[in-house]
Amino acid sequence: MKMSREKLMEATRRQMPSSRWEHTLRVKETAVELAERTGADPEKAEIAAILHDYCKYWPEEKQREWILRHRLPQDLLQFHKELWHAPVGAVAVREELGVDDEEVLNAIRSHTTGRPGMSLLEKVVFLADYIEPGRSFPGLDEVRRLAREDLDRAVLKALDNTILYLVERGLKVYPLTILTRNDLLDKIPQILPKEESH
Ligand code: DGI
Ligand code: FE
Ligand code: FE
Repeated sequence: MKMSREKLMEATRRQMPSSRWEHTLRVKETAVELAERTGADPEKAEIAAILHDYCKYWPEEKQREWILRHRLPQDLLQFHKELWHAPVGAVAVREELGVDDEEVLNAIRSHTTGRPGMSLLEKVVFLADYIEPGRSFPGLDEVRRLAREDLDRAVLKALDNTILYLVERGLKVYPLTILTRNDLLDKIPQILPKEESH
């Protein structure tokens, strides 16, 4: 079964309150813009953005069951439930809506934590979710600015902000978030401190 974009939108809208649907529509617009500017596939960016928070408002128990039954990383259950809806969402839209594009599913799966070796499409959806115009948190302007210049640096800055936020509140950081950050640090050319002369 292949659903039209309109059918996917309707099916997703039914899973969430209107405020979350409005966030979804802003992520969709932002993702298409970012894709067009960076050379990612705008149609895939649009579909992934529509679906990215598909099961965000499912009851905790239902999300837990999907993690147990669909061979998702079981360590998720030891971390904050906010992390669950991305991997659960990727499985859910495949099972319930017949979405089978692996690039789109990867973008949904990695939209909260990223992952090492993120594709361009994954970075676009991750950042669209972070910078959509309805957001406001510390450091956002810097990420918006970086998103116009260098997606890797923008994702890195967003992860830095999230990690700092979690540490300040005494919360656990999911290891994948750290692995994504380390991967970007290895890839981004660093401004090295001047070597001392002997
Ligand atoms: O679903 P959205 O609200 O649109 O955005 P999101 O999917 O990026 O989820 C953000 C939430 O996830 C936010 O409350 C911070 C939390 N989060 C992100 N990375 C981590 C994390 N929480 C924990 N405990 N550990 C993480 O590594
Ligand atoms: Fe999300
Ligand atoms: Fe979101």
